[in-house]
Amino acid sequence: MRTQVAIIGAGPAGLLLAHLLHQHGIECVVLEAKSRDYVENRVRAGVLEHQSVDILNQAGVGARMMAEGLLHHGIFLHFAGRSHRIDFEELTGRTVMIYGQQEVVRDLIAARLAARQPLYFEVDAVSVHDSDTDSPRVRFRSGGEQHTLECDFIAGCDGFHGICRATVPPEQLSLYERVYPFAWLGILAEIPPASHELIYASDERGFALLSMRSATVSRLYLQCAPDEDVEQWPDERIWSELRARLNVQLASGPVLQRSVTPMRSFVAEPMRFGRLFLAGDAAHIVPPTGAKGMNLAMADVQVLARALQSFYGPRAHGGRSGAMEALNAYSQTCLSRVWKVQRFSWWMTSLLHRFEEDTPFDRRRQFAELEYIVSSRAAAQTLAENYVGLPLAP
Ligand code: RFL
Ligand code: PHB
Repeated sequence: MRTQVAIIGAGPAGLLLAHLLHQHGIECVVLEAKSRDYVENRVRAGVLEHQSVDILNQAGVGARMMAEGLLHHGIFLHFAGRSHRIDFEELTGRTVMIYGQQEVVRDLIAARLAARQPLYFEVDAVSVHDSDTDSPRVRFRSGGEQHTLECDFIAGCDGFHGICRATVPPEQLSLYERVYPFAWLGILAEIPPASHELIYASDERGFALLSMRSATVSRLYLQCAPDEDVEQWPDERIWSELRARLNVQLASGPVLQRSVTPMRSFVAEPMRFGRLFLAGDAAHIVPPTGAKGMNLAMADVQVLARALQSFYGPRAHGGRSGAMEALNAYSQTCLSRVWKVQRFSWWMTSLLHRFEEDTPFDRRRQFAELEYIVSSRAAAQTLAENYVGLPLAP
């Protein structure tokens, strides 16, 4: 089997890359370990930066998002018993879109299948070979049969726990990591959102977040212990804790899904080894407080798709310009933005959560910073411009 670009992983990164390449006549094969049903129902991110919205619209896969997504013009910060609004539109002229990650994934899978392009679900024994040569290969098993996929490039879009990053010799990678001493207990519940915009609450009992997916479905999070046992959280305990921390009128309703997400900041540098390019969570993780993970994944593959387009030139099929400049710049181009987004995600996390080792001094300092944000236009604007999304290329 032969293709131009082998893409490992059908999350937002792998699927969007496949779509962007196909639009430019570049052939690719997508390999995914899980089933279609699993990836289409994996509840994760929910906030799209304005640029992510533009990328999906320009790629022709934004119609359902524009019809069903919720356009948000700001967020609320709750602390010290009060509620403050950060008006993104007024501060930056931009908005964000609430649209579940699994909806983005569904739209991209539908587009790939409608174009009759190769997308293999439930593959196993995936391994990467010769990525330090001009003819890399991917071996995998599908339907019990062993395959070898020969290609020009491999895109490692297989998430934090994937195999691609691990194939890079350790001495060629620098890893930067911070693990936070807490996690998020997240639920998806069948209740109308209790606020028309997201609420980030810094409470004595810990952080809480009110988000949503539609007019009838809410997404809610509670700061919890990193090893929290979800069994210890019957519905009534979740609702009463959410009410206490969010300080809003919150109806109880059926809990459709619950999970605990550990929190970490992580960057692997460079995001490339030979002809293997890492994108999205395979290369970096952010704590979800800044709502950035899916957006970073989409920004990476936008850069990668453009670099591959410049390699293949206008006539992808058969022809190639062989220009490596943009591919050579890929890692540096992405990392300069990745680190700014890492900083923002770490900052939002530190600003809003309770840390066990915090002294009363630290708590006062957190409040002072929150007060500063809601009382200074410059400070609010800093939060807003990061939240709606920094420019793609510097
Ligand atoms: P994904 O989505 O993890 O996709 C990787 C895919 O690779 C597959 N895979 C393999 N396939 C073949 N062979 C192998 N050996 C493979 N190993 C793995 C996996 O099955 C999977 O399908 O990575 P990608 O595409 O880089 O996308 C990243 C995002 O998923 C992630 O950053 C976000 O979900 C993070 N995130 C959020 N991001 C936001 O932008 N806004 C948010 O509001 C937001 N909230 C969140 C989040 C993540 C969360 N969790 C659960 C991690 C909230 C939560 C709770
Ligand atoms: C979500 O809706 O899942 C969500 C929203 C904002 C965040 C994280 C997650 O910061």
